[in-house]
Amino acid sequence: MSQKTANDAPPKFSKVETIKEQSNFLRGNLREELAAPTDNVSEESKQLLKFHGLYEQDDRDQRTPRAQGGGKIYSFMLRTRLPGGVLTAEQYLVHDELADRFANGTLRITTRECFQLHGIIKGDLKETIATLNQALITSLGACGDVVRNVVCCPAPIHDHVRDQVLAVTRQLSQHLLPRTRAYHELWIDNEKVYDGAAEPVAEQADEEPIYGKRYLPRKFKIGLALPGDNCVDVYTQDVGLIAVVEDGSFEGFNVLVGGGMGMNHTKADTFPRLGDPLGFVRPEHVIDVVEKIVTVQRDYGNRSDRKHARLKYLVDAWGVERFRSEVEARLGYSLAAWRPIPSLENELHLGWQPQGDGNWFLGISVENGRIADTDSRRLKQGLRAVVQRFQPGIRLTPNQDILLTDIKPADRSAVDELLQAHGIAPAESLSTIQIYSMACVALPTCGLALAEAERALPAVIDGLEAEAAALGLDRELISVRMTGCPNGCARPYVADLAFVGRSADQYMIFVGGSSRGTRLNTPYKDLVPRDQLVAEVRPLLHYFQTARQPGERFGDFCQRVGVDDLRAYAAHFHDQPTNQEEIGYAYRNFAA
Ligand code: SRM
Ligand code: SF4
Repeated sequence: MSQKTANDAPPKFSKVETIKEQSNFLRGNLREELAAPTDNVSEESKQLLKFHGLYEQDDRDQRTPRAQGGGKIYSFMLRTRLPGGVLTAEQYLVHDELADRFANGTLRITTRECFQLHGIIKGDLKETIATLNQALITSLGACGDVVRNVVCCPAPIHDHVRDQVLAVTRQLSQHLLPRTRAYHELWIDNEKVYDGAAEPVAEQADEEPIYGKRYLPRKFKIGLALPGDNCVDVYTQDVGLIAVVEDGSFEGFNVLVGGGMGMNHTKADTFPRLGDPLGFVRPEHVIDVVEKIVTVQRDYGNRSDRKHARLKYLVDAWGVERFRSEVEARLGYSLAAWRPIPSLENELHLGWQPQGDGNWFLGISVENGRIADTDSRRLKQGLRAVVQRFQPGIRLTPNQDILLTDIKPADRSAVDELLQAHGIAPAESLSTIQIYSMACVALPTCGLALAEAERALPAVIDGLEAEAAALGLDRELISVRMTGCPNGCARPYVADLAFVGRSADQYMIFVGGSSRGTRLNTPYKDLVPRDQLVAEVRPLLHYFQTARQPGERFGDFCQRVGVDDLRAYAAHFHDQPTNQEEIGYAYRNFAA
């Protein structure tokens, strides 16, 4: 297949492109390097391992100071690919056991409904992956320049729309999986094993009919939303599909293209972006349409500069009309017009809810997705005990939470008791700010982190909860997201309020996004030290409490008044007493 660029200039490939092309379909020197008596691999192999679901990392807390040699202790992060976030009880228990046997004793639910295991040493990778494979779990294509885990709403409610959305999620995932046999050769000694397909597939060959030898220019993300339910943040996906239901009948999907979050603080030509409406597609054509979108990105995406290689930059450079024409030319037919749809909400799916088949599911809030045991809250042990005893289905959510499904009505109180005995609080007892918050992994494992996130957000949330409670705002839906760098792994740029790592212990504050996931937020203040974040947000909460319109949410309020107004209020507020009774005075004074 020919390689083109957005402006049809001759291509100049980045180093990673050469590594992919010369890798013989993701093999490279991996076999030799994995067998070598070293704890890390070469740069080439690092890039190729991503396609196998692996990141070489080091524990940044353990680095020796530069003056003493800057030594690193290497290990690997393994991400398993779970389309729609669905697992069986047995598959959950395999992850749980491997976390203790080979990783750091914790499981991490990701913002794309996957599990990550951190801290696996090189010599244990093969057994870890082979064990997962025996339980029909793959990590192939969980990372790398391919279509990543396809996400959809995880709530296991039985209705024909949800069933079809999950079916399409699985079909897309299977259709867009890499076909290389390298994964089996390396990790499972070439036995015919699970390759991510819901149904057995024909013997795989070394050709990549969709991707080609160089795979995609960059990672590629697909998410499917339900009518009114945007828990997948559909506008942030490279391709977003929103199910359309008319008169109770599932008609197909509205298609969005060109969403993405990543940016760089110092490169103004990098930016988060919401997807543009491309059109409407019937269910029987959706695989074909998404495949054609993927191939347009394959052929025209930027392969020389990885900072501009995501689909969003192509859509932005071309405009959606030109992009649509290219997709339609490949399809051989025109896409239908976008259909009217109900407004969206980010549904968390927490607490007990009926499934519609006589059984129930329980959504448990997992702080920043980390399943671990602490003295007061033995989440990992508690979940294991429930899963072993009741054998529920498991679903991971894009909000980093976990759903236990297919629980009989008679077992509900026993499940509650078991969780309570392990100190696991029901979601209803947590604050709204807490359950709507997310942080990315960041330190100590993420090599790109500029600041803390997962480890820092809990204290910030405590502070915000106290501020909100003092103002009577504790039931307000305010989504708070924190990331350790601007790459946006917790999708911060659509949150009502976001803290994005800027440098060690300093953050940029963003306000005015939408908890519905339909609007980007705006930078409000830069270089705020972590211990000042709550103090900087305090005046905004006061202003909101005093001047909001009936029913208006925090993000909508911030967007309506604008950051200049917020800054002016905050400047005035900092000179005012913060006593509750005097807030009205402060506002009146400001307004005057
Ligand atoms: Fe991410 C890179 C963690 C979802 C945008 N992300 C990374 C790496 C692998 C760091 C690296 O490249 O060395 C992080 C590993 C940290 C660790 O120690 O575990 C990492 N990303 C995560 C996870 C685990 C965050 C979490 O707390 O849940 C999420 C795993 C998802 C999954 O299961 O597949 C995760 N990453 C996202 C999302 C959100 C999403 O996909 O819905 C985004 C923003 C959406 C997007 O892609 O635009 C995201 N991650 C990035 C980027 C910026 C990409 C860009 O276009 O600029 C990077 C850096 C890169 O690719 O160069 C990155
Ligand atoms: Fe790492 Fe940055 Fe992603 Fe956080 S946002 S996990 S710090 S790459």
